[in-house]
Amino acid sequence: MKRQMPSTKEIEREIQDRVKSMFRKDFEEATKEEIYRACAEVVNDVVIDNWLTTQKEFNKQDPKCVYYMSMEFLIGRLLGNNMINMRGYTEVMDALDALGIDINEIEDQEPDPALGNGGLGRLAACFLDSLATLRYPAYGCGIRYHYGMFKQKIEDGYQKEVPDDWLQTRYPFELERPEYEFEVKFGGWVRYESQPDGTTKYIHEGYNSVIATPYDMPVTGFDNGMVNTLMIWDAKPKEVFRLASFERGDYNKAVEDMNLARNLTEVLYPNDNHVQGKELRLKQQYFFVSASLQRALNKYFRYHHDIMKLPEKVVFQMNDTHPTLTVAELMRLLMDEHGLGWDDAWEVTTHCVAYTNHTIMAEALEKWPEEIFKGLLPRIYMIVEEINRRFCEEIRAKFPGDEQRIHRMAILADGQVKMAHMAIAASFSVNGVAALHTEILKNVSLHDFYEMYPEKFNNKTNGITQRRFLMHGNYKLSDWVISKIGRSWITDLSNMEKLENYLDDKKSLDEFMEIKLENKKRLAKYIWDHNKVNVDPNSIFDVQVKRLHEYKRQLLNILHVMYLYNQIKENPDMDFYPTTFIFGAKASAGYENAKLIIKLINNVAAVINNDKSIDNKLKVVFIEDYRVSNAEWIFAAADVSEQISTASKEASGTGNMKFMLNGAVTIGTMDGANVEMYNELDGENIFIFGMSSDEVIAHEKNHDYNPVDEMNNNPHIQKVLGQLINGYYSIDNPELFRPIYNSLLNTQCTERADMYFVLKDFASYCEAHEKIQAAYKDRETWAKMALSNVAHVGKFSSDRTIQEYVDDIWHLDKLELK
Ligand code: CRA
Repeated sequence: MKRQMPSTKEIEREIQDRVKSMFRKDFEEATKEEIYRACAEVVNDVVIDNWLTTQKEFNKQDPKCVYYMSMEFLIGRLLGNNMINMRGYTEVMDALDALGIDINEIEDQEPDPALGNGGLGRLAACFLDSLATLRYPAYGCGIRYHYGMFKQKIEDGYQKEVPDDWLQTRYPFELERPEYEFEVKFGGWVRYESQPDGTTKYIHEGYNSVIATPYDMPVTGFDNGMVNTLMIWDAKPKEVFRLASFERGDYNKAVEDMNLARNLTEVLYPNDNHVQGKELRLKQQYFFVSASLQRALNKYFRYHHDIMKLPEKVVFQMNDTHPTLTVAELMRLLMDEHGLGWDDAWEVTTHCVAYTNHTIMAEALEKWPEEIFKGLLPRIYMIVEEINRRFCEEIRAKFPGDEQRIHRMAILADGQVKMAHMAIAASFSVNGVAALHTEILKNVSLHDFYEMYPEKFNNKTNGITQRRFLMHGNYKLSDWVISKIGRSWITDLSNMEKLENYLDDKKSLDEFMEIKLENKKRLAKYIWDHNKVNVDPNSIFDVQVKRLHEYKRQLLNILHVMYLYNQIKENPDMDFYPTTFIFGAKASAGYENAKLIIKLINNVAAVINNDKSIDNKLKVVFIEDYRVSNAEWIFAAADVSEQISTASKEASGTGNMKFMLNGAVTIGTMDGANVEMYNELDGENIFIFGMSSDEVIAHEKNHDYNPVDEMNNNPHIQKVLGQLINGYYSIDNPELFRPIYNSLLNTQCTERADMYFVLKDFASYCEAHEKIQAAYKDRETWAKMALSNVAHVGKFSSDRTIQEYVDDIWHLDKLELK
């Protein structure tokens, strides 16, 4: 039976009781942090009952389930999310209110679990939310990093990385499960033993090992009693307790094991769309893959005997290539632990694994040096060699005589293990994350593989959960939508189209704009508290928040701001609607160009914000430490959403959808999911600019783009670029931004000049901004555009995405819950 949240009165009493029993304090004496912990337990109490019921039904109904394998789950804070999904948010808010406490301050006590970098990790979290809401049985499998994504401090305009110690105090929404511990082995060698029946036994010796311990987190569905499980794995040494009494040799091994365990899950690699190729990363991958597979098989064998039927009950979805070892580890377990021969093991494996590709960026493709791979995973390496041998045979059979093709496609080539190739060879499904991205995979970046296996390729356009990104982040708009069209959109976002009835209703448009203004005031206060910059809530809030990457072109945005500033200075009376340009972005710790762009944004902000002569027409704000928790408020307050990646480079984007859901109007290129947003909007109420992906790809192929021409033909560009190197934004050190200037113009730099076509798209970007200015001046026009975005956002719910994965790839049945 589904258990529900108690009434407001009961919650009020329970919170006080918990404070007393947990901290031996009267409510009045308790700190905010203690009250937060008490609230968490009140909510947990309900969650746990539903979790138990769900898992019992799970065992009884024995449905097929998906294991979502991902190195990242950017879940964000859970208290608010769980209260919303258990339908108790208002009750807890009122209870706290009665006790004289603001719920926001309590939610703010929770660390923001940042076990991911950006889009890919947040997508995994949205998928779990949708799976539970749609009642599909699922496990998330990941890593319990002790330090998640670093916290960003801005000092003198520069990014500084500070460790994110989110486990400093006990996290209330995780449960250690020592009963599901498994051993994971690294290094050593493999000994062969011929068996009397003619088969060979492979024995792994001389290895180091760790014990993998899962911490389970409940994943609540919305208002349906369903609670799935996210298991994140931590490592501990096997021998820790016996260390003291060890012989010398064993003692050394124990020390090694201890260090191995200590390092394994210590920290998330803070790279988005970029790999570093460090051995520790490969260890992390094998660690969580092996542990998750062992647990999955263990569960399967509790109720089943015939391992050949595994694909009827289990599917592993690999979130990018990071968990590709799933392929070889499943083969190993099936053969070495469960006695299958190669052909049977391959039959099972290839019906259990599916792969999602999230990028075409070359620097994000995972390739491991064979030597490192072989040394760390000797038995797995043998299996990869055999997969590769058979795969090359298969290519040869299909394309006889085309040895170049075999070389291009091989899993082992040029001394490297190519993870994407292994993922595609073994998966029964390969999907991209937006229509355009999937087409580029098929026609360009994975074309050889598409020719080999056209039937494997399919598209699953990304989505986001409206429960977190509207109900929780923007409760005012959420309540307003409910008052207009009811609640059905909460679990079926396509119902938002009912808002079309209000597009011509002046009163509704007014109310809608009033809510936006309230949200802008909330953000303005946040900006004042954190940045000490005073921004006018009546100005246009033009926002670009996402990871900092050259292909995302924050540089284009800030160059345009520099241009606007020049215009306003030169023509003080020009017609210009005051605009606040808001940025938020973390750069990877070692990404120098990206870090310098952050510094540039901050220096431009300092000059413009302190120039009294422009009468507050322009403001620039860089929000420190952009993350899931402050993102919710930022989306709610945005008028304009900047989605300006070089066409073809942003596989999908998901921030674009969160802005749209909150009634911001997009300025963007025809890239990623922007293309589908454009289609859903019938090409209206969105500002498109710049080259198409075909044009970009053609220039890249023909090497016929020269940014110097762009500069010479456009005096505005000339002026702005001049200001990068004449000290205008860096009086003390005029050379500071020279590397940015060089990256745009100078062919001496190692890479192509202006790799991401910033100057090429500049003029068209400026024009699009002029159109925004014109549209915003008419309040009603703008309100209609913005509301139309909300009305057409239906497609971009992760509920829709998950249903497509279920229908086309996973084939799951809903769990029945009474
Ligand atoms: N960096 C893409 O760049 C996409 C997400 C989720 C990314 C985004 O455009 O929305 O994945 N790719 O599909 C990625 O991480 C390894 O590749 C991302 O988040």
